[in-house]
Amino acid sequence: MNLTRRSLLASASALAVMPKFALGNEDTEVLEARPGAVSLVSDEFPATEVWTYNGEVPGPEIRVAQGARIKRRLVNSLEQPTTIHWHGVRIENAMDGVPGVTQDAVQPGGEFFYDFEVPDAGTYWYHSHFNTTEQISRGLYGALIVEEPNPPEVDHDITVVVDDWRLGQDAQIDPDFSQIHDWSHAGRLGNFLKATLTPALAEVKQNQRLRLRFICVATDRVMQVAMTGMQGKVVALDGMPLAVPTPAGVLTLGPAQRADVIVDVTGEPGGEAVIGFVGREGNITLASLAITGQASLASRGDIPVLRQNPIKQLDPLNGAKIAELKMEGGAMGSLKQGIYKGEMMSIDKLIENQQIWTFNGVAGMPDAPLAEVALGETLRIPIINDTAFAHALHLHGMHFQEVMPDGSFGPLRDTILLLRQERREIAFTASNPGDWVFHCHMLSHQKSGMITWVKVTA
Ligand SMILES: [Cu+2]
Repeated sequence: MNLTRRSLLASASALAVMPKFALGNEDTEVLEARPGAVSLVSDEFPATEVWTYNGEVPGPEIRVAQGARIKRRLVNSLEQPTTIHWHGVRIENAMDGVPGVTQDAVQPGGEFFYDFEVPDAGTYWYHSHFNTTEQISRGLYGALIVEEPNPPEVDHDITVVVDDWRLGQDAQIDPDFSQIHDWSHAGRLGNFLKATLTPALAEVKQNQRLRLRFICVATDRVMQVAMTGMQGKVVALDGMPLAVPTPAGVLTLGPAQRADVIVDVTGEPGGEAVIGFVGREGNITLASLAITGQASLASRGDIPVLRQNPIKQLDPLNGAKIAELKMEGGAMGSLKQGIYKGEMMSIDKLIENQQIWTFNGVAGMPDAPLAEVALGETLRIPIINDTAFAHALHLHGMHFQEVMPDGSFGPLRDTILLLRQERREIAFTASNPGDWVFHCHMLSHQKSGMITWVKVTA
């Protein structure tokens, strides 16, 4: 029999929906971390060897209703340990996926059963939390979409995963994940930017309404994303709806940050709607959608406001606990010494241990938490970025709000981008018991020192 390309594709997709490995819990879907190859650049280049969930990069999109339970059996078919972190989800601590803190790393050939509820609607993602600079750079991430009970009316609801790959001329991943120059500067930046749209979308019509869920999965790069031929508003950040949507101009997405935008296609039929990366050396097209006609004569009117998630926002900060976080180190920094694994070391000795950055003078995970708070207690964290680089700080388990200089509070977020030498303050009311890591999501920085934790006692 002559297999046409079409029938081959059909059988490949039939395989993709086939269940589940016989692992004792046959009802549980599997996420298998395993090596694979995908066409990343174009058909003219060889396939790129990657690490995948179930053979895909991004991994299979998980899309569930608000309040649903997600159950996945992680099977580790890599040659090194791994775990999965469910980024931005208000999750039970034991399911948070941090090796050495909330679970043991899953060894090669091993497995772990994740089972948790998703209380909040929004755009989240899942990714490896072990050896993350390498594992996320090689492709171990996927989108996690939690749908509202009454979602806003749109013609297309599209997840846009934006990544930054470092590839050689043969389209293979640069295997050097331990360059001290990367770590001490802005991190391991790539040379090939790619946006993956799910479902794949190639054509739109004028006056159609799109919901675009942007997820920046780059290990270290801050993405500036612009849209042309489309106009609308940012309706949510890091999964959480904005009380007042803001115009969708150029979006700044630090590593791990998300933005939901609702836009109407305003470009003329025959033209295109473009999602682009705004860079110093010019703009790069990440996705281009042909505008093939007109859906209606007029645009659809006001952009809706999404319903807030059931999270208590900050009250006045009277009586809050305060724990300052000072970031130091890196190239052009003044760091002379720091504590690593309980020992005071000179900067040279720190570098020998591949540590370059400190939080409050400590490189790497400290024995004592940055702060210990009781459930219901409010914690303020003034953050001082005394370094020459930007950092994207991510708190696990709970969203926080920025405390603005005028005392007002910013929107709920799980990752905050601080530019060089910036001082900002965040605060949150502890609502989720457990040990929660708080780290730079520029993963080269995390690996070389920038991680601490917060303890919430029940
Ligand atoms: Cu950083």
